[in-house]
Amino acid sequence: MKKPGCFITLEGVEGVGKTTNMAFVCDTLTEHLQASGRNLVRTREPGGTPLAEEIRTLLLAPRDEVVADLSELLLMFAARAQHLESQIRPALAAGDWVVCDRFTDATYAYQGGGRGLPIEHIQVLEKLVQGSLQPDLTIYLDLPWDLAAKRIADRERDRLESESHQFFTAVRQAYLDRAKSHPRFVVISAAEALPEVQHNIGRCLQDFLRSRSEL
Ligand code: T5A
Repeated sequence: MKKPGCFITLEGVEGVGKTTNMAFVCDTLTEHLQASGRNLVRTREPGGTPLAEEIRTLLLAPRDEVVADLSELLLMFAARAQHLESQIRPALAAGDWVVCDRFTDATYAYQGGGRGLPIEHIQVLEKLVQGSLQPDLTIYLDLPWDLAAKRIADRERDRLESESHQFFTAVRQAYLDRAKSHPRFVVISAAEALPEVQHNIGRCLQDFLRSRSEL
């Protein structure tokens, strides 16, 4: 019988090393999945399909017009609806594993914690767009904003990256609060050198595979 698909997300404030560690997570899992003839889909939010990537461009572009918090929230979920429909759900239905750089926890952290939008509004949209679908595992890379900001100091900032210290501190706190109340979260400190961070991510993946009787 075909084994069910699996949905893994990576979260954290900008600069924690999500992009850097996505490759490590995907390589580690691909090695395991190939042995049993299954595929891994690597994707990201906002984005992951041509339409959702266009919405991402709209969302991240610096602009003179002030973007209303509610517009930002709705655009995040518009992109997510497309991503789920044309990419994530079909892959999971086929028994594939999906690894996604950010998902709805980012909405709770950025639009909830950062922007201060009511959690109940996010919950309504989450239910509408996702139904009961939730990640099976969320790896949250944790780093105080001061340190994360240093890692992206020489980069040109997009609209969201240009937010204040206070904004990102609230985003981080919202992630940490969610991690406490959602057992699918594994919090990994991103403050250590990369080999140590990846050693800890590797251990987390081994534990997860064992918990699903995959090892
Ligand atoms: N957003 C997204 C919302 O507001 N709501 C939502 O619902 C969703 C889904 C998307 C933006 O959209 C927002 C959040 C974001 O603002 P993104 O594509 O996820 O943005 O991009 P960022 O988070 O901005 O990703 P970054 O590429 O900036 O950060 P990463 O991926 O966390 O960091 P990375 O891997 O590029 O690493 C940064 C630097 O640090 C080094 C790397 O080599 C690199 O130079 N590094 C380390 N250095 C020392 N020690 C380590 N352990 C290191 N790990 C990495």
